[in-house]
Amino acid sequence: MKKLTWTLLALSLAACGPLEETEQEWEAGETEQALEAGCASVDSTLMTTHACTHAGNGADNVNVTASATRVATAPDVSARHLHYTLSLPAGAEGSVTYTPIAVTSTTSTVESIAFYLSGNVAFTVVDTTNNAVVPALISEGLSAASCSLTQARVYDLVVGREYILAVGPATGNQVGMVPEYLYDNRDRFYRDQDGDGYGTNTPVYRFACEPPAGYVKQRFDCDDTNPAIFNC
Ligand SMILES: [Ca+2]
Ligand SMILES: [Ca+2]
Repeated sequence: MKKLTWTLLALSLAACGPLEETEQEWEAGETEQALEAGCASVDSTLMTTHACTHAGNGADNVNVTASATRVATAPDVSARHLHYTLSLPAGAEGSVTYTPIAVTSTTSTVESIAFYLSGNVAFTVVDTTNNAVVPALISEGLSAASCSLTQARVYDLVVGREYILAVGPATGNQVGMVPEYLYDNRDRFYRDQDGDGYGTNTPVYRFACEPPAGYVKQRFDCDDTNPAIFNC
């Protein structure tokens, strides 16, 4: 009987209480796609914090001498969770190459990639299969304390395809860069209709975008029509 009581209590808590979310729940949710429609700004806290961690960790730094020309043989900067210090030709742009892999799922064909930069320098992404310039989906400045990264450029890139990143010129002929898959910065958001700061328990957004108006990161509102009831 005691065991049954504990079981029922555990079920009750699981159904309503603010427990830690498990990886199992995470994996059971909706699958991310490439940058979702309506995402106009990266989550400056979530994503910048992640990228700045790499930028501030000397062990994550890799020095790369960029190519003077936009060629597919330019040094590769595709490894994840690294901060690249790019040395550019004096007073000119330099090029490196980037090839995304499937991370959103084993079958994903497009990944959203954010390139974080240490300065507001010229940044051009060229598709090596047709030499076309890929348009940035998001291009914005960031502000984070004690972080060398001040700019973000986001692109949807084809998995397995090589892209040339032409960077600069830049002051001192150097640029710091952290490439990040948006998937690595995913998060969930919950509808908060009554404005009590708690959302319904169904996640609706899981990407590294600023939460849309009316959505919060905190769930556990069992009555989203009554602001006096929350955390339940
Ligand atoms: Ca609410
Ligand atoms: Ca409520």
